[in-house]
Amino acid sequence: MRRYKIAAIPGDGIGKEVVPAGVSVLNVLTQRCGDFALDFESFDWGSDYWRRHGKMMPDDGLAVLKPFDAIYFGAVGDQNIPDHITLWGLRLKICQGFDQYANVRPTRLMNGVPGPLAKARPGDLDWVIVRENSEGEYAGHGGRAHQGHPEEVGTETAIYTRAGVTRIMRFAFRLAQSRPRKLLTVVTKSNAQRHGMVLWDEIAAEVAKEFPDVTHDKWLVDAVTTRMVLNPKSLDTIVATNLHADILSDLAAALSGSMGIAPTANLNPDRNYPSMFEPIHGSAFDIAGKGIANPIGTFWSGAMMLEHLGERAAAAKLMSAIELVLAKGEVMGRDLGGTASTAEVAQAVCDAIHAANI
Ligand code: GGG
Repeated sequence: MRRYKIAAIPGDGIGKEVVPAGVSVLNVLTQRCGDFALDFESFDWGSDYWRRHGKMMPDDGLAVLKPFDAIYFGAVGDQNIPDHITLWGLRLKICQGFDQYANVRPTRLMNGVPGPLAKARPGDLDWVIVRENSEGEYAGHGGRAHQGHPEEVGTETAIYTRAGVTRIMRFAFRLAQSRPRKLLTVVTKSNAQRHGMVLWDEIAAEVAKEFPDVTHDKWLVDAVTTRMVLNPKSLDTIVATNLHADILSDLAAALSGSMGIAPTANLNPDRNYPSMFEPIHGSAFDIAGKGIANPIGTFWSGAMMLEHLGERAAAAKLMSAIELVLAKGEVMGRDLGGTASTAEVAQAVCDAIHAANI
């Protein structure tokens, strides 16, 4: 029996609801498959931990997580703690500490999910956004001076290194190459940001030579938002900076029907550290505690985790179960126009896993 050690970190808000739902679905799946096991260990790190200890995770948190095969994450964010403290204290600490430099965000218009694009059909919107996950505005460079005085200044310096841009560009070209259309759109803002973004453009052109079978084009981030809405079929794989891709992937999730169904993988492609899988949504404290968060994004993230672990058949089975539930449309979360609770959606996916035909 193959066994994998998985660290479950629900974090804050609806993360505490969707991660347990994800763990229960993955446990049903492993029982159904019968040839591998996921050994979950749960960690109560996040904003409640911060209230007790003054930090989001223990000082040795990364050392504790290092031996795990993967991390299954919920969300960070709390109404009463500044967002930069919760984000940098947990999620970014793990992403950066474990050099999870490739953040992969698939988006698909699924059967049964009503997206806001009137003319788009399933198949017209099938993208993977690759978010550079270690540099840009998230490198942590900048500072505050003369605090509280009229001449106060705050700087946020975006850092782009040749090594960092080259590795994410190679990752994105490889991913595009593995998809049927072999099509990559490189997104920058090199008209206005004339240093770091021009470096991105130059490195994209260099790396493109290593992938002659991949068609690539270069778009400005503002222009690509209109292309996503007006001509979704023209896109396939997209690579962009940490901040640009964060924004584009929220738009992508909304265009595919809801933030609640969108997954993501924070990958350390070299596998020197565990990678982390999470829904792209945040803690959503407006609906936290009500049991109505849509867990589909967390389930899909679980399927990405299984793929990463090499359990492809199980990942495909879980995706088929998710697609079946959505296509039937009988058990839909409120974000998708239904009335189902988190537990009811989880049960529907578990039932689908047990269905004989997947
Ligand atoms: N599950 C994703 C999550 O918790 N995101 C919280 C957040 O504020 N992220 C900001 C970012 O990734 O830039």
